[in-house]
Amino acid sequence: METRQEEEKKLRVLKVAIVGDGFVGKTTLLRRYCTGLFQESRVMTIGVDFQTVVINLGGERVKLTVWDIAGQERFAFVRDSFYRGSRAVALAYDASDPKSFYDLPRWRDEVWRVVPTALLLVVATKIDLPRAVPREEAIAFARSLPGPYYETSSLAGIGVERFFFGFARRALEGARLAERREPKADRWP
Ligand SMILES: Nc1nc2c(ncn2[C@@H]2O[C@H](COP(=O)(O)OP(=O)(O)O)[C@@H](O)[C@H]2O)c(=O)[nH]1
Ligand SMILES: [Mg+2]
Repeated sequence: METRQEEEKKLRVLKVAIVGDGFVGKTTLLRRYCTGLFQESRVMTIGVDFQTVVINLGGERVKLTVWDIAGQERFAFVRDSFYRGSRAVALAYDASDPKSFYDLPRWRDEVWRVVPTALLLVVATKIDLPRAVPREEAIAFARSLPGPYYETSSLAGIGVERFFFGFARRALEGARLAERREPKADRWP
């Protein structure tokens, strides 16, 4: 029989998703992180794309299956199954493109319609480019969710690891919350 400590060392598999307008840099962010570290798998399917990453959160290792909307941003019918079971969802916008920021409430509402228990995060991409969205506004939006706010540049390699650690922490938090609410829920990744 396993001790509690051994049990806790087991890898938890948590599904997360990254959403946002096309071209904001979602796929690049995921690749930037994965190519710097261990990339377990990469699967292409119709409409969605995912990668798994293992992140050590100070003692607890979690495996994130990160679902990336992969060019299907325009096709709502693909997205519901994509969100289902997500423990955390990152809302991504391009800090040099205001439209991508003002579209975030729509992404938030869509995610919450399908997975009301998912915890959210906000991630700004391309901070190497001239900023067109005031940082304070983005922080205020994140606070309204509520959720943490991260800034990244896949190009310059800024904030990428920090964001993924935050993503994993949020996913774990989301999983614990969901288990308290629906103790018999599927552990479908
Ligand atoms: N300057 C800059 N360009 C980026 C960055 N990340 C992605 N891009 C570019 O933005 C475009 C869209 O990226 P992609 O990852 O395909 O966006 P997605 O549609 O959200 O998955 C590509 O041309 C990328 O090279 C970044 O951090 N800085
Ligand atoms: Mg993409």
